[in-house]
Amino acid sequence: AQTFHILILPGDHVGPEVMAEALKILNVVEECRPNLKFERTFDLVGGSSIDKHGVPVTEEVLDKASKADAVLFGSVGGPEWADASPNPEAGILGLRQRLDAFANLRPCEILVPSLLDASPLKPEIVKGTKFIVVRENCGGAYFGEKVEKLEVASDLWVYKPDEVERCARVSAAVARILGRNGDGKGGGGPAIVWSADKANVLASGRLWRRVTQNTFTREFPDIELRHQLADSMAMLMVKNPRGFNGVIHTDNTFGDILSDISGGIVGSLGTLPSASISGIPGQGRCNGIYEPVHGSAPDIAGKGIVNPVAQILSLAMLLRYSCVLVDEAAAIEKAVETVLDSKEAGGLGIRTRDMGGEAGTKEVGDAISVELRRLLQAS
Ligand code: NAD
Ligand code: IPM
Ligand code: K
Ligand code: MN
Repeated sequence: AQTFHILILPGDHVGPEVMAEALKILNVVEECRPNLKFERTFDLVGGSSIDKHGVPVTEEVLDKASKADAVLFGSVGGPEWADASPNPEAGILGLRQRLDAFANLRPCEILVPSLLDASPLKPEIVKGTKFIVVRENCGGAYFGEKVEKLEVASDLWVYKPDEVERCARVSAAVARILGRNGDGKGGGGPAIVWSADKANVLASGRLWRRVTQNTFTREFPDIELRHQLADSMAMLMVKNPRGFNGVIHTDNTFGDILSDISGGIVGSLGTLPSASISGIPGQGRCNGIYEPVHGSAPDIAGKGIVNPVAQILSLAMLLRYSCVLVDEAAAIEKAVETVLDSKEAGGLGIRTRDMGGEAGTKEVGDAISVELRRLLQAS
């Protein structure tokens, strides 16, 4: 049997609620694939770690994370820790840094035609949208030197060429896998890479553009690279999201913002997963942190209504990138699509309220489990 060590960090508020559903899915994979073993270790992160240990992530947890094959992460933060220093959010940042998980993959697509309804955009505008944001994850304004005094505060937005270069290599690899026709098998040749920066204002943006261009010219001359200023990109993503089909290659801050626009495009953050990885996709196993794009959503926590799909799809990304279990990952994605699309619940599928449905968190997780079991047993 093949054994994978997974560190599970549910975090705060809705974090544990959606994690419970993802763990159901992992159980189904293990039941149906007796040759695969997932050794699970659970620990605290974020506000719950502050309450117990005084810090958002302990040295011990960071150590466990770096020794694991992958980290399945929920979400951290909440109003009760508004004055904590360091705050819960520093927990996820510390993990990304410790694992050197430098590339954050955040895919966005309308999973099934019936989900067109969930988007606030007109169906003809949003139909066929499929892009993946590759966000640089260990540099920029997030990790530069900080000054924080009463009379002045600053965040140094710093990039070195090798940080941009390694992120560009991930963007190129993702473009080859995604393919221009978005089939995930490189169909139609490599997808277009859209690099978003503020080269008109920021010195770090000019470095970003120059190094990205040089890396593609030198190493990936067959991939079409286009540069776009990040502010107008935000506007165009809403006006014509399909126009950016392909890969959006961007820095830490812009990637954070542009990937939440994805939530606006599909109608909710509740279905959007992410992978923060420390290697090149398609080139073997690498450690990574897998979590929803969304946060701890304190406004809906504890009500049983949070959408578990983003967490479940994050598990699929974990299997794909850190375990290279591509078939099992694809089966989870298929099961999610089938459940969201199913017509049993008056044509809306089994989905939570954020996607226009009426189902609760557990109901969605259970339905996906049943469908996944059926798929895995049939293959
Ligand atoms: P949020 O992403 O938690 O929520 C934004 C909105 O989307 C809310 O209205 C919420 O109810 C809704 N939403 C989010 N996830 C949903 C889901 N799965 N199903 C249905 N609706 C969902 O952003 P916020 O409210 O700005 O932040 C709350 C806390 O989360 C803050 O402390 C923030 O720092 C933290 N946060 C953490 C992470 C992380 O752990 N990586 C990411 C983003 C935000
Ligand atoms: C995200 C979050 C985090 C970020 C916060 C919680 C540190 O918004 O994962 O998108 O800004 O990266
Ligand atoms: K999260
Ligand atoms: Mn964010």
